[in-house]
Amino acid sequence: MTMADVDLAAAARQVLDANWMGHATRPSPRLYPHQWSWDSAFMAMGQATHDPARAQQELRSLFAAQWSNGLVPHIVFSEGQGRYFPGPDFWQSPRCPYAPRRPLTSGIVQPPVHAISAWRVFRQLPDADEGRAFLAELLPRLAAWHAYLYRERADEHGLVEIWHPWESGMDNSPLWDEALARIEPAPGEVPPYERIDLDYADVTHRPTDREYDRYVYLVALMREAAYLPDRIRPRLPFAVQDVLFNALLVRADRDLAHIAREVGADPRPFEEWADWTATGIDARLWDEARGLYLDFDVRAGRAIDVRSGGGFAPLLAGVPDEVRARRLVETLDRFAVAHDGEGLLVPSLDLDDPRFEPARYWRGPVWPVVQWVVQAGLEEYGFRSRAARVRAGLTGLVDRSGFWEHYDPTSGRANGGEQFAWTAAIVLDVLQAGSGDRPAGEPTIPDGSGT
Ligand code: 2M8
Repeated sequence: MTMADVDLAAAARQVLDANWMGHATRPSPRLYPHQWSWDSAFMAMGQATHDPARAQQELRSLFAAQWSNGLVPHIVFSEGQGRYFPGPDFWQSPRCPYAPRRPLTSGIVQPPVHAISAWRVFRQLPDADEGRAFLAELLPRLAAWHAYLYRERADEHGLVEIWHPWESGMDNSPLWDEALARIEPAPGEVPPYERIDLDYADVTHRPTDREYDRYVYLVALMREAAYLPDRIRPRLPFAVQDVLFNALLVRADRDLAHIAREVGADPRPFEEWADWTATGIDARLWDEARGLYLDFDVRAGRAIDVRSGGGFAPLLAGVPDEVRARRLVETLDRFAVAHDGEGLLVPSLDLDDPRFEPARYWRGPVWPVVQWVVQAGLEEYGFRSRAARVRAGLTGLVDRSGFWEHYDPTSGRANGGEQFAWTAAIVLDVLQAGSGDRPAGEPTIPDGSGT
């Protein structure tokens, strides 16, 4: 690490410390004052670089809120923390017989990055016996989580569906525009609610009220169904097979297999899941004309023709063959934005898309998590110098503007929530990846090195 990297890492640790709630890390003090599922998995990866005990606690506290049907809720509410809408009174998670009485949680999920995180945390633990005990403790919980997704959400191709834009983690992406436009709630079907996010973030950076109405409507439908999957699945108007979600699942299945091997359990069921979903992604979500993977709208029965940063995620899961991987990287070369010399930024939406907005949340800005996914995918295939450029893009933004929620790819300006712990955690992880400490597997395209 250079001196500048050492300073950046120290600043990132301070942000994590400032957001530590005693059992878990909130993403941001005012906008998101509770525990979020996929943020927390990244918090653990970032903490593992310097505080392995806290990293383990982060994942333990999330899985302590797991439902008995395996669902890992997207928010775990922390009593005594700040205001957020929708809060526990709106979700009413105890309506579901599978939900714990305490802590109170939301009733939907987020991308399944937890096995990836647990495996990464393990590899940083100084004491291998302690590490194996940690993995052995988490394995049944992680297995139950993936089993929930395959049991309740998968189709015959092993592709799992999301039931709410919030489940994707990319809330107001244009990916969901068409599916949401088909939802026209009748008067009275959207329960009254008050947005709190606008007290803490610029209205022009957040989703619109029209989008919020539909988010709230979908939650209300699930709540009325007591969050029971067999009641939700046939009747919900929103169901999408998202590339990012499914690709992360494949990678997490593979890491779950590593975890199983490490503790002497049978890895085969997890490898079988991974192969099943990987084949499904490649057969059903690849778009030859676009040179990119596209989401699939299950209710409409067609691909969603939106070029999002998530479309590159199958690289991280080793899904494409060599020909497709090279094609995807060519697409990335057109899609990514050069920044500050060597840096490369991967926007959440193609700049050529007429819906592109540089500062509005998931409709264009650069998100650290997307940078992380893309650099890990490039590493996987041996595109090492591009991977380094994507990491440099992220650290360059943060170095210049600080730890914020998202960044404008056209100006580098920081936007959204302040003192952002998710960003800090990802920066710590990529600094580690860039330092060569990362234990890497064999690249899928060995001669991709240096390209
Ligand atoms: C954002 O989502 C929440 C709802 O879950 C919100 O807008 O209120 C998304 O960026 C999501 O990916 C992230 O996990 C969450 C907390 O950082 O904020």
